[in-house]
Amino acid sequence: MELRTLYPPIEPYDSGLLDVGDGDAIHWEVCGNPVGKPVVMVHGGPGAGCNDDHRRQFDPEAYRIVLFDQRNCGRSTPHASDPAVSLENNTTWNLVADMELLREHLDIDRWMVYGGSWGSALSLAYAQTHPDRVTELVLRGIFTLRPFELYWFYQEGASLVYPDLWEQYLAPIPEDEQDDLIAAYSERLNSPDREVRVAAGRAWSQWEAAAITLLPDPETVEEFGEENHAVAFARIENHYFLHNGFFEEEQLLRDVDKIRHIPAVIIQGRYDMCTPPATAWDLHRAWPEAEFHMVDDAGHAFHEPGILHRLIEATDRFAAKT
Ligand code: STX
Repeated sequence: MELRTLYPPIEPYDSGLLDVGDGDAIHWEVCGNPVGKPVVMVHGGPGAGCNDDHRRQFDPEAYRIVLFDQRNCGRSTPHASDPAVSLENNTTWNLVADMELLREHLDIDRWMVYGGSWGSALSLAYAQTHPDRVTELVLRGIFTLRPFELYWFYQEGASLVYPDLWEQYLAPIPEDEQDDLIAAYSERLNSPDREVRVAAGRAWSQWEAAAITLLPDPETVEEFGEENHAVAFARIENHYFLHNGFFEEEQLLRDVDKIRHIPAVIIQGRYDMCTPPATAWDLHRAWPEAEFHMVDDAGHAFHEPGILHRLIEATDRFAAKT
């Protein structure tokens, strides 16, 4: 079987910064067909920002492709790599509101929502808040930020699969603080000492970048080693995890009834060490109407061959729907 791959590289035909209040502005861009079917791509992390390959998951002749960097990351301002920038207003529910502002700003009535990883959580939160605005959902690497999911990746679980990489994640944290690694990291990621912040930011981000693909992917690891990117990504993720994503217990699964009528595809890698398949399975059980794919030979990342194949297949199929 021939696997589907990314569409060719593409440049935005429009972009800007949107003031969302609280001193924050989010960077957005639109690619593809100006009169095509609107889709919004919701990036991961939180705090990872968009990259150029994200544009390439949609047929540019069929879609009006909207991408945006969530608060304080990517090209949004101000940037979380600056320790003076408070993350107090960076919450899930403010990001949901930002998406509504952006939709209205671009004069879009309804759009398809596509999100992977943290993007799947934010897509679910958005759709459950504004179900009437969502035409379809494509969700990958399902993450709902329940305490056991965070414990698995940042405290104990994936550590047993990647003991070698785990040593590097532990390195910035003294032994007597290792009982609560998310809390210990918070202190260092917010340290006034740049060296401490950067060491912690890199160790956190590169652990994640290295453990998200089934096979080693040095390019992703290198990208997440860049100082400002690493600190912002780690700081924003850590902030969200300290707050359990600003969700009530099991909220995203509990509220599936609000979106069951929306056509949806769920794609999950079997060997996803970052957002373990048990969560995608829980979502599938709660939402049997949604098409479900467990990809047998992939981890977490969108660009892994089996995942990408299913993603493009889904976006192509929905392109034909009005
Ligand atoms: N973080 C999940 C997430 O959204 C817990 C994510 N993990 N890695 C990524 O995103 C990158 C591919 C952006 C590194």
